[in-house]
Amino acid sequence: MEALFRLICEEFKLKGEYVGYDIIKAGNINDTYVITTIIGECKKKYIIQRINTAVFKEPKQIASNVQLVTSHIEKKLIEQGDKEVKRKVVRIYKNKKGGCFYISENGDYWRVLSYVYNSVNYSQATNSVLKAAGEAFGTFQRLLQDFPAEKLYTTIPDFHNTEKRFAALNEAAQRDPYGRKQEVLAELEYLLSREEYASRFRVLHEMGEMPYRVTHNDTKCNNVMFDLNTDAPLAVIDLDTVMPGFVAHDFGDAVRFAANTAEEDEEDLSKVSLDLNKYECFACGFIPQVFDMVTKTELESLPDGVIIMALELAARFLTDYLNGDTYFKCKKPKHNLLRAKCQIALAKDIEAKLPEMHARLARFVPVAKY
Ligand code: GN1
Ligand code: MG
Repeated sequence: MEALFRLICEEFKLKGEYVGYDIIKAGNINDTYVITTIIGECKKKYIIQRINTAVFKEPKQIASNVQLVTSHIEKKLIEQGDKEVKRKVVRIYKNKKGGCFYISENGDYWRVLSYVYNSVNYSQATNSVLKAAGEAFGTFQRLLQDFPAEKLYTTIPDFHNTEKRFAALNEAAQRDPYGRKQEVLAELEYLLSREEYASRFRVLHEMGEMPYRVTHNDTKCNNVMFDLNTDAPLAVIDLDTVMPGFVAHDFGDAVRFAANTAEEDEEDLSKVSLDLNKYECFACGFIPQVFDMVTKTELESLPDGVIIMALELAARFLTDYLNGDTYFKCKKPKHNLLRAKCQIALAKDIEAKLPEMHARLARFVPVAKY
């Protein structure tokens, strides 16, 4: 690693002399490191990432999307007179030749991103941090509302096409290449019994009530950097999946992660549930940011987004388990099966709480719209 990172420093003309690296363990797809360089007394940090090219088949397309989106946000923040633009926009570095990657001898794609100084991120967040995360993802959406979506590449086709995710699960179960189907019959049965949810947003879209917008599509709350001292939201990170999508996907994915009372791979399923207060805190931060730009149907669909994203992710984890664990990084045996079980436990709890979720949502939405 050391030699490679030194080479990357050179290729990207990073300031200072390379002194070391740390691994950032969060993330199920790419490999992320933070490197430190030193100039005189001054330490500098950069994020270095190896792109998972099995998932992101066209790394140049993600680079293009990230550059366009971050430039747009940067411009907006400057127009608003924001004093923290540097810490609110994570930039992609260019190499000596003007490209965005260092391609190593074995064909790995490496990129360099700016580091957000004096910041912190959370995978388990307090209520006030969750409200701030809601504000950050809502602001992200708002700042991109006039972004020309046709300029974006679809980096992962059908990423949140829940129907296709279910179809892939069915196909994996039918092929059963690793003979794992017998072990997951209960999970399969549950998911297929909930397949009706998968088409809901497509139907609303076809009725003209749910437009595509530029969405983040991976809104785990650890994708927001907060100020180390004040917990004020700074940058939204991990922009590789920014693509046209539905608002309820971003809202739902955020809540299914952040308001889960357990980790995404908790062994004790009785610990998994949706914390309604956390849900409410996130909504309280998110909704005021997007309220003016979304339709009544989009607002009303937010709670459905939470269960749909839990079901979709359960289907994705289970599909990967059946297919031999080729997509998500696995840190232990049957990791994907465990993750699928957790999302299923969560989906069951969310379904029971949907009426209350709607009732609480109404608190943030003026009567005129809801
Ligand atoms: C992956 O790598 P990470 O944690 O940012 C996945 C998301 C899932 C998430 C589940 C490109 O995101 O869709 O929700 O794992 N990203 C991709 O933890 O598939
Ligand atoms: Mg991600």
